[in-house]
Amino acid sequence: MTKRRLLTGLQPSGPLHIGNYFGALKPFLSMYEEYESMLMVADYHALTTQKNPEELRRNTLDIVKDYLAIGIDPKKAVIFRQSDVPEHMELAWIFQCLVTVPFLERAHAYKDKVAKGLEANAGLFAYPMLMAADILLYDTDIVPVGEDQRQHIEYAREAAVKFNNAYGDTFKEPREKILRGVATIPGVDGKKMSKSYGNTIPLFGSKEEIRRTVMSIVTDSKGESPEIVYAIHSSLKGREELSELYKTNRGNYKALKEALFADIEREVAPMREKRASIGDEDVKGVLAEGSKSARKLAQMKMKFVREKIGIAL
Ligand code: AQP
Repeated sequence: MTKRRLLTGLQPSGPLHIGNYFGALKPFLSMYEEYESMLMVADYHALTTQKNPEELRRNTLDIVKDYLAIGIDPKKAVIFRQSDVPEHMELAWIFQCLVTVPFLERAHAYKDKVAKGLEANAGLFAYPMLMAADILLYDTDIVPVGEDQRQHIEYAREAAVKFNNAYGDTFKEPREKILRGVATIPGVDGKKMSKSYGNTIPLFGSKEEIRRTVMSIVTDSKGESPEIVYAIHSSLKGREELSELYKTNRGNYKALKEALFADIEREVAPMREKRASIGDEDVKGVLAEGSKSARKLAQMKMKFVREKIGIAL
């Protein structure tokens, strides 16, 4: 029996943070071997916020090191770079021509980002159609996401339906796999931890850097349990264990932050060690292989799509 296809991707828009790890990468790691898995470096998406070419190059190599360091085996998942497969952009354009501006205006992620001061560029606005292309190009069955991404998968389904209605059956409607218990992790300021908000605890920061950022978490004065520290801690430990710890250290914010730091460090230290042994050349080799496999699939699909829409003469 052929395995179903699973796809996910992260933007190289800055160093990955523990929100990306607990919200996306760790769940991917726990399930990817059951599927025909694809893990993308979403560098075209990153252009919506990332304007520094040197940083983008560095972040791209770094994110693949992160994928490998957490234990993803490139022989068991296709690890590839979105920009190595230009068919993503071509399909995104086709979808943009099928959906309306009011439909895209309803996207929560766009509204949230603009409300937080990010530039409302046209790329950010059309982002859900590029994401739909990322998913539909590979006949993806399952997209593992947190609750915050549910709407984007609905958009991908809608793009598939619109295309199929206009041109005949072509795309499979993907399903989100909402990861229960995977919450949106707040940043040190209490807003969603996000590369572009400057409020992150870096996944592969040095021990000292992680310690410093954990100690800088804003501690609200309501009640005796620091809410943000607790919310971040919940991604590492169960409710019972935490309840004991937070009861024993009631009101002692410093001790609770120290405990959170120790728990993060315990999880990250072995991966940090592994990451140090991965070089840029290793990453380029992985991307060359992965991108070749992804492109082959994408080209096959696009040949079919072009015929359907009347571009192939
Ligand atoms: N704070 C978070 N808590 C839980 N999961 C999170 N993810 C992101 N932030 C959190 C998950 O990480 C995956 C990849 O995210 P992305 O890089 O494609 O973009 P994003 O969701 O917008 O992540 P960032 O860090 O906020 O990046 P920027 O600032 O560049 O937009 C997704 O699966 C997401 O759910």
